[in-house]
Order: sequence, then C-alpha cells, then structure tokens
Amino acid sequence: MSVTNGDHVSQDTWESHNKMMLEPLSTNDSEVFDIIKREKHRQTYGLELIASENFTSRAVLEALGSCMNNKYSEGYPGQRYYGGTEHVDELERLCQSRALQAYGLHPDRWGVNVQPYSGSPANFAVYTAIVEPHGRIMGLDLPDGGHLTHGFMTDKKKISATSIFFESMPYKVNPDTGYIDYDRLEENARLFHPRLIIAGTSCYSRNLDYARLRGIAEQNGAFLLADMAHISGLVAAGVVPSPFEYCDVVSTTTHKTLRGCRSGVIFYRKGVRSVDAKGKETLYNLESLINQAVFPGLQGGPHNHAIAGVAVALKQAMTPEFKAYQLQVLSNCKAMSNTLIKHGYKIVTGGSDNHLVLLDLRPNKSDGGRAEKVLEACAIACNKNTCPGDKSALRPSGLRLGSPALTSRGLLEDDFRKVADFIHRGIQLTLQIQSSLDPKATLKDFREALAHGEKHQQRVAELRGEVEAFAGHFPMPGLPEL
Ligand code: DSN
Repeated sequence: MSVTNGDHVSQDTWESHNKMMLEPLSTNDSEVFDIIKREKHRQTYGLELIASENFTSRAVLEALGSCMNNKYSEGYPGQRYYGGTEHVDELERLCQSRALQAYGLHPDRWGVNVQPYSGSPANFAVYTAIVEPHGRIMGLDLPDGGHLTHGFMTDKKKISATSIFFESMPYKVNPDTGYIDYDRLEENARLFHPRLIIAGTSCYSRNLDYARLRGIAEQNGAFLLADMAHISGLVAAGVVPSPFEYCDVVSTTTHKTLRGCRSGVIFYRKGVRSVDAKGKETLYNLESLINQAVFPGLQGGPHNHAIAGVAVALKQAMTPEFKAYQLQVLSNCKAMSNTLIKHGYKIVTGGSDNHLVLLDLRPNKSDGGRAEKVLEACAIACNKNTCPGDKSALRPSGLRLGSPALTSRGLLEDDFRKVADFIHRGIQLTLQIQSSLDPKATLKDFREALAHGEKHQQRVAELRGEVEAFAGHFPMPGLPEL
C-alpha cells in the first residue's frame, strides 16, 4: 500500500488506523479522558453556582456527540451548498418549529434562525443585520449587569467588537437601588437617537420592563432586541415575563436556564411592522437581513450536532417537568437569597425575581475576587461581579450566585439554605484571611496566604470536606461516564 508521495503504509499500520477510529476515548486518549474525569468529579462533588451554567441532560449530550458533527451544510434547509443534507434539513426544520412552539410563536408572525454558534455571534449577527456600520446601539453597561456584546467599552478602550464597529452608549442602573434607571435611558435615547436598544442582562436579578423599553424604542424609531440568554428557560416555562410581545428581535444562548447544549438562536418578527395614519402598512424585512447576516455574513457551516442538541432541549422545554424545574429554580434562588439576608448580607435590589442574586460585599469590607477564590478552594464555584456604583471593574465588590445548575441536580429550598450557609462560612473564612494580612495586601498576597497559611488551609479543607460530602449526595445529569 502506498500514498501519493510514495511513502509506504504497512498493512499493520492501516489495520491499526482502522482500530483507532473505533476505539473508546478511555483507551484512545487517556490524557483527555482523565482530564474529563477530573472535571466530572469537580462538577459532581462541588456546588455549581455560576448563574449562566447548567447541567444538560443525557439525551442532549447524546445528540451533541452524534454523527451530526460530521456534516457540512452551508445554507438553509432546501438551499444548501452541499449534497447529502436531507437529514440535516429535516433536523434544522424540526429545531426551528420546536423553537417557535416552545415560545408560543406563530410562524406567520415570527421566524427563527437556529444556526448561530453561540450568544455572542448571534448578537453580532443581529447588529450587522439591522444597524449600519457605526450605527448607534444602547445596551445595559457591563459593570451594571449587561453583557460584553451589548457594547462594552471603558474610558480608555473600546473592548467589545460591538463598540468598535458600532457606536455604543450604555444605559445604567441606579447605584442606590440597583434597578435599571429607565428615566435616564429615555432621556439619553432622546439625545443619542439609537438604531437599536438591547433589553438583556448577564447579572441583573429583576424582571425587565419590556413595555417601557418598547416605548423608548418607538419614540426613537429604534429596533428593540431582547437578549434573553440568561432567562430563556424561565421564559419558555412561562414563569417570568416574556419579551416576545414587545420586541422586534430576540436572541438567546441555549445552554443557560434553557439547559441545552452550547449554541445560539435568533427569533425575528415577520409581517406588519407599523401602520401609518393613512392605513399604509410597513412590513418587517428582518428575515432575509438576519438569515444573511448569520450565513454567509458571519458564519460558515452550521454546527448540526449542536442543532440536534438544541432540538432535544427545546422538546424538553415544552414539558410539565421543565416548568416544575423552572419554578424550583425561582424558589431555590429566593431561599438562597433570604438565607444570605438572614446572615446579614446585602443583596443588590434586596432580592431576586429570577435565577440569580448579586451579593454586595462592600458592607463586609471585602470583595468578590477574594471571596471567589476562597469559595473555589472550598469546592463552591461562583463568580466575582461588579456591583452598582463600583469605581473599578478591576476590584468587583460582588458575587453572582445562580440556582439553575444545582436545581438540575434535584436540590430543593432546604438544600439551598444549606448552600447559603456554606457560602456564608466561605465568606467568613475570607474575612479571617483578610484580617491576618496588612490592610493594603493585594489579591496576590491574599491568594498566597490562602494557599500557604497552615491554619487557613486547615479551615478550607474542613469546609471543602463538608461541601463535597453534601454535593456528592445529589445525582448528576448527563452521560453516565463522562
Ligand atoms: N458571560 C456569560 C455569563 O456568565 O453571563 C454570558 O455569556
């Protein structure tokens, strides 16, 4: 046997190649297998409180790990640039119709694109579809709970591509209440004349006032985009207000509260956009703009394995079990929030309408970075976050804590009270470490003390042991082995 450059391939090597293609991961690549096993152990024996994460189901992971990964299919169902796409077409159409059904949308009034690779490309596709280069966009500022892709920039630098290729003027929360300052947004929008207003959050524990945002968009002839990534599962279950009544476009990731695999979806309105005084109708033209922006504008071949996983997640999202899950997400979040309040902590806005809380550590004279590190050492995963009024994003004062992932493991209110107690103990430990250091100690000094202080290590090990025993007790969704 020889290959074109004349190299000889022995029969043995060829047989070994064929064997390699059928070998399970555990023996084919034990290095990667072992890393995955360690991650599985971390997820199983830790408390996952990152508000944007979840544990997807076994069925979703099976679809994601399927042969759909192998297929190229640039284009859209029925109009592809590749042959052999009959099953991919079937799958994409099924995913589209489930997406509309899951949110109660009529196909005459709404269309959907299920090809975005994730939330950030989905948002960028929406911007390039409906905002001209350097057109104006208003989104919630990142330090106030918005997302990077909503136009983040600092005084010194344009950080997000959204702020580089478009002109971004953020809106803010009221630093005293933590609630979005809609009055100021309205005032600024009147001066800035945005083409697009974004109703979406990454760290905001309250429902958005979509009706108010719609009003502001209409006053300025702007489109209203809801980026419902964080809450899309809650919206599908009907347990928080839906953005669809008020928005022109809705984008989402599919792996947060929706609990699918990592991917993105864009919904866009169809039909009549407005009727003037003489009864003349203006129609939406979003369908072709958005579809063209996704492909061929920004992406190549869709990730058909991800579309398969999303289709499965959407089917699950229409079940009574999913509604029960989402109600539990809300209830667990409240239980965690109330317990933290009982322990004396300040929660931004005083509570939560959704799946997350933002704990403000300024009254405790600590910050999110230090607490995050100690909690991580104790097998509790959450993330530092700026609080309203924070002067620098480099030392965020808060911790963002979410209930979706642990609720997927079957935790109930009492369990979340226990989780809040663990968080409290982790924060107390943070304060003890801080008090053992010079008040001017840096985060690096703090981390060193955490890693090497014998007494600190002992306390961490004790708390970690209790956390692991508690967490290990709950089932872990997904594939049994990986
Ligand atoms: N940055 C993610 C989050 O954690 O909210 C969303 O993309």
